[in-house]
Amino acid sequence: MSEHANIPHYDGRLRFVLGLLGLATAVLMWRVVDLHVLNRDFLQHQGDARALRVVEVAAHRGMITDRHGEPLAISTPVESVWANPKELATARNQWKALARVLELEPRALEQLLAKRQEREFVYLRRHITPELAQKVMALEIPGVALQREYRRYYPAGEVFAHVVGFTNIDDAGQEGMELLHDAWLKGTPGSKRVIKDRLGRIVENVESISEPRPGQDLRLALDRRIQYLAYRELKAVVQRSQARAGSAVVLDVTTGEVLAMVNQPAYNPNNRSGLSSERLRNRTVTDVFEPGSTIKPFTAAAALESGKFRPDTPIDTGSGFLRVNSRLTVRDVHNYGRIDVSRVIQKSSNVGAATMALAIKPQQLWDIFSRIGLGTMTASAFPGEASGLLTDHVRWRETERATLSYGYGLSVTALQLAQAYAALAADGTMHAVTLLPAGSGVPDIRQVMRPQIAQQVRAMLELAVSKDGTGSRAAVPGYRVGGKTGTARKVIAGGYSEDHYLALFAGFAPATVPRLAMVVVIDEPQGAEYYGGQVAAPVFGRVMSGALRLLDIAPDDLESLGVKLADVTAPAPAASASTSSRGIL
Ligand code: 59J
Repeated sequence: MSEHANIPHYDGRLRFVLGLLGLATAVLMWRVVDLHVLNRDFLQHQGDARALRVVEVAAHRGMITDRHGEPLAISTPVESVWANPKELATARNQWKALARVLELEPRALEQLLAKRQEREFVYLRRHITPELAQKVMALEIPGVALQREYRRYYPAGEVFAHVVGFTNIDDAGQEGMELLHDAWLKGTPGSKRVIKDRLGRIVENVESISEPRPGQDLRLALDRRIQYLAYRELKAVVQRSQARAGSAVVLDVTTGEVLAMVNQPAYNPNNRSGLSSERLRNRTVTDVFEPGSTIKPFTAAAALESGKFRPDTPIDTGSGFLRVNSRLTVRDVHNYGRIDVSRVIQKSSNVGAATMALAIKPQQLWDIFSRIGLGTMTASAFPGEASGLLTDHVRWRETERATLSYGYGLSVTALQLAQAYAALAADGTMHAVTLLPAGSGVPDIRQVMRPQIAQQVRAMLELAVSKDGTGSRAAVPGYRVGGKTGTARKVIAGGYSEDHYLALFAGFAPATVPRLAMVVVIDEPQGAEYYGGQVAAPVFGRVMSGALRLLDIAPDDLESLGVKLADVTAPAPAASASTSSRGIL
């Protein structure tokens, strides 16, 4: 064969190969266009569905406990079902089954997915049991997945509701201590990288990017046992007297710690559907009222401080009224005539209190009111706390000087009043109130009254709880008690109501060396018994009686129990005075 004869043959083969190459290139080019342009969305989607994802890992929220570690708020793991609406759209035929297992209305599910169709994430149902979560996942519906979350549970229910508060479904504090200490309790969520399969389910945990950091536990100053006792007694009296509302606070006067803080009406924090703010408020800190006669001990303290009065200084309460000016005549319910300062407090004479206040400088009354914390927010930092009102004495005229002395023209919260009584009980040393156990930080202590004056006023308050006082029903067998009643007409449009009252009692025990102070407020008791001495004082007596025993505080009034001093001082076999007396109780 000649070379020439081979050339056309070779030429034809070359052209054939080149043609093949060109065709292959064209096919590849088409495929490139096909994949990158025409099918791009579909492929992207399919790839993403299997891709690495970063998901959040919820952090465990810290527990809230009482002072002894009894749980008041705890977080338990639950599952939440979520979906990628775009993926779920590819499985419309399974929506009915999904709705049924999730116990949702099929229409509601459709509407939800329609509204969120452009999103990649929507919760279908949150906080369900592991069993229900398993059933949902067994359906193997594309785009449906689970997320681990935590649900808050409140074992003490309504008893601690106002103090502890609650979180929302996203585990964020909304009210009370849950809100105030949210940063401490909540922790930091972690994140992890996962691979999800075509159905959006996590098939592999690739790596943890950051571990969730659990929140810290929070211990409160409150004592669960005293809280239950106070709650039970308050609820009973509010029901019995058909009152609108009620509040009570118990303080440790040696530390300022809140041991109990309760309100009516209350609510169940584990089931909060359809709650009104009437039930939600922690009235002991959010609601202010005119303290009425419960302020009189501080008027007496101002009178003693001025040097113009002593406990036995006589005051003429006349025939039960004192005309101050054309706008004000101060009245007493009974006519006491000429009585000393102690009896003014014991019998709760408005005329006596006004007479003392008008005899001293306005600033002297203002000073003591201001020192005991009136008109100033307490250190509790509780969300929604009110400061109350104490106007400046430069603006007081005779009317104000007189009415302020027996508790009108100023306003306080129950917590403020309790703090003031605690200062009186602790010889004038006022400990800033705290809802957390004392002793962690620098103590916030102020001397607001001379110890001797505090003692003199306390002796008057013991008389008020004696059988001849207005507060005799606050007595506690075995213990000496001091306290003051108050019955205050409520302010309504146009003045003071004729038939709407606040029944009050504030006091302390044991009177020898006081340990506890307590305030009781009953808002609008109905019926024949509405005086503070009839409605609020018995609550004080019952709660104090239980609290003193729970705290193992030695009785200081054995004689009231019929125990003769000789019985306990005589050498008894291995029994101390306090234990043998407790045996009788
Ligand atoms: C009272 C008031 C209203 C405001 C009077 C209560 C005044 C007053 C104008 C009549 C009921 C009532 C500034 S009473 O707390 O004096 O607790 O056991 O609301 O006086 O001048 O039908 N408390 N209460 N007064 N206002 N303004 C007594 C007293 C008190 C008792 C009983 C009987 C009032 C001993 C009250 C109690 O100490």
